[in-house]
Amino acid sequence: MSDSLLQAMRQTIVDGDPDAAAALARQVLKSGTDPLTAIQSGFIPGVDFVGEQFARGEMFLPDLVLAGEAMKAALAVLEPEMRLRGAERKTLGKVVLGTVQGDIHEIGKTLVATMLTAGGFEVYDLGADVPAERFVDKAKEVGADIVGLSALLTTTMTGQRDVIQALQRAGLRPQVKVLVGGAPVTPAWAEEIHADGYGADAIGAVAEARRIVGA
Ligand code: B1M
Repeated sequence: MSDSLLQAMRQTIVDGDPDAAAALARQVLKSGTDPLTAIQSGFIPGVDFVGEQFARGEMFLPDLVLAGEAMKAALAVLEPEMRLRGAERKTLGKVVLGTVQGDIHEIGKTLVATMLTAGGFEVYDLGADVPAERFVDKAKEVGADIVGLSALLTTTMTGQRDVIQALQRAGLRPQVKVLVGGAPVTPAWAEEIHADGYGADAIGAVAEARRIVGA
């Protein structure tokens, strides 16, 4: 993939332009290029840049919202192809996944869901802002092997610990493993809250999920 194409993808996110982002994503599929490369080297640098500018007070909440919309538009085009690529593999385990309560960031979690599916897992995506009890209920209902918890805010990371404690109270630990991730989450935090795995990104999440289930 050319540098100018990657740069153009990044720019659609910085501009908060969902139509342009979706058009470039379609171009990626047409050219037979790897969708994951487009996401990681094209679109994600755009959201990272907007996030940095937001933190510095040089971009504002509407910019964040538009960048999120543009990223979602690109992913909506690329995700079906990514899922298809992993469709023929046998199921490695069931994962109940969501973003913890109080946190509405869903883009990274959705990407993790796509990569886990492509990587051979059966994923039950509960969405964002999910209360601890809902993770517990769904894990019981489907017989989950893993509960995956995403958190993007330092203020909501503690929700991951709440879910682990709720799973414990429900008698589901240690047989149901817990995988955590999200921008503020670190391996040290994962260890502190007794999670079984930590993924720095969607690829890392798949590798950790496989390790956890012994695949
Ligand atoms: Co928000 N936001 N945001 N935001 N936002 C961040 C996270 C922030 C870092 C921006 C900044 O200040 N630099 C900052 C958090 C600071 C902190 O607490 N440390 C922040 C803030 C402050 C806020 C609000 C509080 C702003 C406000 O209202 N004043 C507010 C909070 C709302 C709430 O949740 N209650 C808010 C709102 C929003 C929007 C709604 C506008 C929008 C989200 C849209 C949506 O999801 N539908 C948004 C966005 C877009 C961002 C940034 C710019 C981008 C997030 C993103 O989608 N990244 C973000 C800055 C940044 O991260 N650069 C920011 C792309 C995505 C692919 O990466 O989500 O990190 P990420 O996921 C990665 C990994 O983290 C990992 O794999 C993914 C794929 O590689 N991963 C896992 C994620 N989950 C995992 C789970 C796993 C394993 C790996 O296992 C289960």
